[in-house]
Amino acid sequence: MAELEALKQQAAVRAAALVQSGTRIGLGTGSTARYAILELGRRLAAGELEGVMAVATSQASEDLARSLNIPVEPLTPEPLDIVIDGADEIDPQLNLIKGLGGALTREKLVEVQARRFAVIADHTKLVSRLGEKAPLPIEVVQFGVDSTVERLRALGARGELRRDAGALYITDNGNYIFHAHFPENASLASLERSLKGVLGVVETGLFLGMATVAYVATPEGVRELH
Ligand code: ABF
Repeated sequence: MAELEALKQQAAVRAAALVQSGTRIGLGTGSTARYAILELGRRLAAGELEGVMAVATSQASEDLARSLNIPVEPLTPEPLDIVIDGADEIDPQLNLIKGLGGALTREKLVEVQARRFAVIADHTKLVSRLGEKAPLPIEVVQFGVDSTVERLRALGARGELRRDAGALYITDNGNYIFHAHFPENASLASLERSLKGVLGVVETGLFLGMATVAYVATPEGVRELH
């Protein structure tokens, strides 16, 4: 466990080193992204960085950034120079499952505007096929959720609404999350299209063709994957 934390931190520090003064940064969510925010805060405090501006993908990341004196602004249409965020699964083409941290919609809104999207992870996140280990998180609106879940099941999804300590999990956007498993042979692009067409679905945790680079920490060092 402690070793995994050290690996997450190594990947995060490597990506945070890419950030230059005067740039617009997207801050991810989750335990690996947290290390990147801490490192950016350290670099700012040490005078290694200045004049940066950040957009956060969750309230938790925004609160952490502000506590480290990283200036945070709302998302605007202006591109972000670099976004650094974790992932739940990374396939060989750098397609991702994201959203087990609950912030998938804001993450996608921010990451789609990135000139460079750097994924940071430890090696346990590498898979040969998305869905191998993790469920696919799908954010759904609360109203009529049972009907939305029925529509997802009709598409072949198995799974349940996310609950934390027994209570339905509510996102920063006030929605629920359905954790889905799909048949192994599902094509990712057509699955994404179908899911986005389901009434009641806000966003999916499939991030296809969005990552520029992945820094994946292994016991032998940090690998840079393209
Ligand atoms: C975010 O944090 C998410 O998209 C993903 O769900 C999660 C990964 O968390 P961790 O780094 O804690 O494994 O990036």
